[in-house]
Amino acid sequence: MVSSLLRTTTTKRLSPSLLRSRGYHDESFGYRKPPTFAFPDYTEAQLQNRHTNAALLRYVDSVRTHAHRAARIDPLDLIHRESEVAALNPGRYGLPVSDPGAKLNVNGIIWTNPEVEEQRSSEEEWMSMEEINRRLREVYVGRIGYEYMHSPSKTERLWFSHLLESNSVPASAFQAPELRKRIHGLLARSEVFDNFLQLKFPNLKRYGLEGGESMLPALDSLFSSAARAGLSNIIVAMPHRGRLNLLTDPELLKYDSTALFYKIKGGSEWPEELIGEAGVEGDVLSHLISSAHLNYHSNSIKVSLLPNPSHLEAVNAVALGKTRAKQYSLLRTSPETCQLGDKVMCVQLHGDASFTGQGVVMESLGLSGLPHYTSGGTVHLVVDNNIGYTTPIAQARSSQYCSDVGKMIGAPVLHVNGDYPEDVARALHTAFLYRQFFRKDIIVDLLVYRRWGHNELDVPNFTSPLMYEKIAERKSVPRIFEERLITDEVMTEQEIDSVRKTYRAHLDSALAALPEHKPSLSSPTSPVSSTNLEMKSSWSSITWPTSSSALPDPDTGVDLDTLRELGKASVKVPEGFVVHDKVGRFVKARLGALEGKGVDWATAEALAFASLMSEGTDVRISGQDVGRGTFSQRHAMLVDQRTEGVVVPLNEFLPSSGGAKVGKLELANSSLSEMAVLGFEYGISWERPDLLPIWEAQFGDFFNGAQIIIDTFVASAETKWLKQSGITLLLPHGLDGAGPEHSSCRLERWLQLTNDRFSPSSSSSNANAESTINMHVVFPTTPAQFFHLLRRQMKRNYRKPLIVAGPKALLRLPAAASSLEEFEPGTKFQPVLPDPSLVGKEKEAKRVLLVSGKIYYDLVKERKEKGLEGKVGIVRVEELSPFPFRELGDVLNKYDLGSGKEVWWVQEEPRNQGAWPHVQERLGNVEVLVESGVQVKYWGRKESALPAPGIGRLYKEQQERVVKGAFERL
Ligand SMILES: Cc1ncc(C[n+]2csc(CCOP(=O)(O)OP(=O)(O)O)c2C)c(N)n1
Repeated sequence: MVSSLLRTTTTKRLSPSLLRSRGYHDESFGYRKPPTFAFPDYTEAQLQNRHTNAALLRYVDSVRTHAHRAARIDPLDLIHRESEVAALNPGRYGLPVSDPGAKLNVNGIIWTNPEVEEQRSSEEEWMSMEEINRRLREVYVGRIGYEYMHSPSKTERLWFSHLLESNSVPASAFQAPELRKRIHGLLARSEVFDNFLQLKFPNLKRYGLEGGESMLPALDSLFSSAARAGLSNIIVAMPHRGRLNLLTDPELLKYDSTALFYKIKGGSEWPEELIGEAGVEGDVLSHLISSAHLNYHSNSIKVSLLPNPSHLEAVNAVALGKTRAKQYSLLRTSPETCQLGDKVMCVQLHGDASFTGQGVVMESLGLSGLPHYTSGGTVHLVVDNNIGYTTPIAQARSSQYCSDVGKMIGAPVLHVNGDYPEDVARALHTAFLYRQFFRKDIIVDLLVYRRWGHNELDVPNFTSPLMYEKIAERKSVPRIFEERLITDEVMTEQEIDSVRKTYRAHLDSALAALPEHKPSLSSPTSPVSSTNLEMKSSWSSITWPTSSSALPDPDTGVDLDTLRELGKASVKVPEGFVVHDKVGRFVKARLGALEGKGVDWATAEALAFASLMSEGTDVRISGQDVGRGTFSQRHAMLVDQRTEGVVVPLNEFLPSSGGAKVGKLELANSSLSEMAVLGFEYGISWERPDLLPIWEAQFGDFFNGAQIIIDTFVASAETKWLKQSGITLLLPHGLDGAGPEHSSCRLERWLQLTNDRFSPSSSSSNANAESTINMHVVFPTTPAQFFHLLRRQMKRNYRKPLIVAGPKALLRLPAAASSLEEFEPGTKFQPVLPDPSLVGKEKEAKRVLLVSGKIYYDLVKERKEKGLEGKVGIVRVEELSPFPFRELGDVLNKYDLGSGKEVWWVQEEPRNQGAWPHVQERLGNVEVLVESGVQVKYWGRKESALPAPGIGRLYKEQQERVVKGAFERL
């Protein structure tokens, strides 16, 4: 019988018309919101009894709330156990402690029946004081400490007390001999593995699991519960501790041991053919990855361990995004009515110090319940060894437990003693039940110890001598477990020996096979296939950027009639829907633009989205206030002024192109986080190459809160991990008197992060630069260019991150508007824009100004005012990385540079910022400039500690000097 605590229920799908209301944010895109449960309330008789037996009620609730403080959860018994917790003394509540046989009616106070409905009875239920104490102590003061009474949800609190007090997950189920033998295998192999590495590679920093071996049965239990519940995929994010143990275990992630030894010896984890030309440089040992199909009682589940950088916890949000997107991919292929989290679960492992200390933990937890960011509930497993590097907990956190950060989302916490792997397995199963029932996050705090230092070459006794004295005295976790198995006659000594010896023999032969090991595209254990570099499943239509079939520069133009139709759909207001007056004017302006009045930035963006969607591509744009747009420019999401109902016209009214299934636009208004939200979008981009994933910063500089994600994922994932991503970042940029912080998306930093070549000769062709660049950095000046860039992201048959320094001033600048013809078939993004006013007359110019971005329009205006048209050419470098050597050379060639002409680089950013530090050396390598002997002169602001001054007068003076000065002495 499945108790009602373990059953999940389903909710009905909302009708499309309701999606237009606030529900748009919750219930679209195939994800169904987790149902909300309400447990049956107490019966009249129970309420009466709670009143009559108030002292008992107070006592029981005290135990539920405080017993974790007395629970036997700490293997070292150093910190967590309090010898006396006054709240657990029934005498303090006036209960008859001196008469253990005295009976009390517990109906409505203690739960004894797993069937919640049956427990709602009027029957009196009597228990003696002794029974009450025994039951409560068994449940709450054992080797698992529970914290759930902080939950703001009465249903969740009741769910836990019912589950625990009615013994719905009995300890005996985790004492079954077969399970204990399996647990033993995991523990023993882990120890054999650690010892083996220590012996064969004594100088290796392996971040072994000694002391924390229970992490493996913990995960095994979780995977098993998930597989039995019908989940198909688990996405795992984890740090260094015990990662190699999990990876290589033959029952878990099955990483080839010989490949591991090869890596330890300095070899490559990727096929050797990819090193060099294809740009692969790999990552360190403790970041290796694997995915494996595991079978539990004929239920198969795929567990994928994500790559991660050294930056602790940074991978969390990436894993969440990947999980949500994976669920969506699976739903599309198996469209049964499915709840979020039915198929895929995110599992995150943490160290105690990093879980407490890293801000991204809070940011990522904060996403867990938000529309557009929920992923069906994560199980967090903290491998809590009470120390971080050399920092003991007293200096590492202000909270009682490392898990306390989870309380900000009301997540329940189970603290469990790692010396008792069966209890660990039980805790993880319980955590899974909660996650499955509520589709919310839960934390398991696995209390263990770390036998060695931070790594095996480290000396922990320098700083924690007493703790390590205690640790040194202890037998290992696997050995203690083996002794119990022998005592309980579950295994004999010989059997135990055989498990260890068999695994040791396996490792010996894997090491012996090392000389023959050479990872290659054709080897059977290769993580990538020779033809398509692991372009599996959803990536099957995507090729590798350096392959001969890569298309870096596809046509991105669209038939104009189609565009007009799409543009109209983008602002269609449903009948009876009342939009704000200003939005009404916005709608009119868009319709005017489509009739030839000039296409503005937001219209170009809408046309890019709409055309991609009509061809079947999904688009997701995420960030603060993206639905409306920070500058009120987008209005892709309309809000009814009377009801706050929401409609996204592009999702309602878009015609399909050539019968393709129309894509969807997900406008994900985010929490006020950059790091976690960008990480989340980035995770989506790993899973869904068929979706255009966009993250928009409110102002460009706010991306710096997400710098870790940028350095360690966006800029480097392809080189480290062969992971492509089409993530697209929109970063408002440009000086407009708004002061230091709102002026710059720190173009210089992006450019410094690219692996752009310094001269054209360092690569054979421009096409090659397109494919080996780690990310594109662009600063487009026209809506049409922006349109083509967005479409290029999806029309290529490979994926690259795109960083767009986006405009603020140009959003509505009439001079920046594009004509519809710039969007038509045959048009595409131009890395360099020649001066349109000088076409054919370039030779007459005396000076050429090279610029990037919005200053172009200021310069054009000034040139006109000065009457210098024809004398000065203004050439726009729209793509800064890869630097367009060829295209710029082609344009400059027309100017006849040999005839004493000047070439200036003009920018409004300070000299140490903007594009200049990047372009300076590269300009010196443009062939025509080299041949003509022209030295490019810098003209712009002088060096500054700020992107722009905060004093208005200063800003104006500086800006005038830059703009006017560009035309002096002509
Ligand atoms: C963001 C970040 N800061 C510092 C480090 C350096 N570092 C690596 S491991 C570690 C200690 C981590 O402690 P904990 O999270 O408790 O995990 P444990 O090593 O104890 O398993 C530190 C400080 C890092 N990798 N990432």
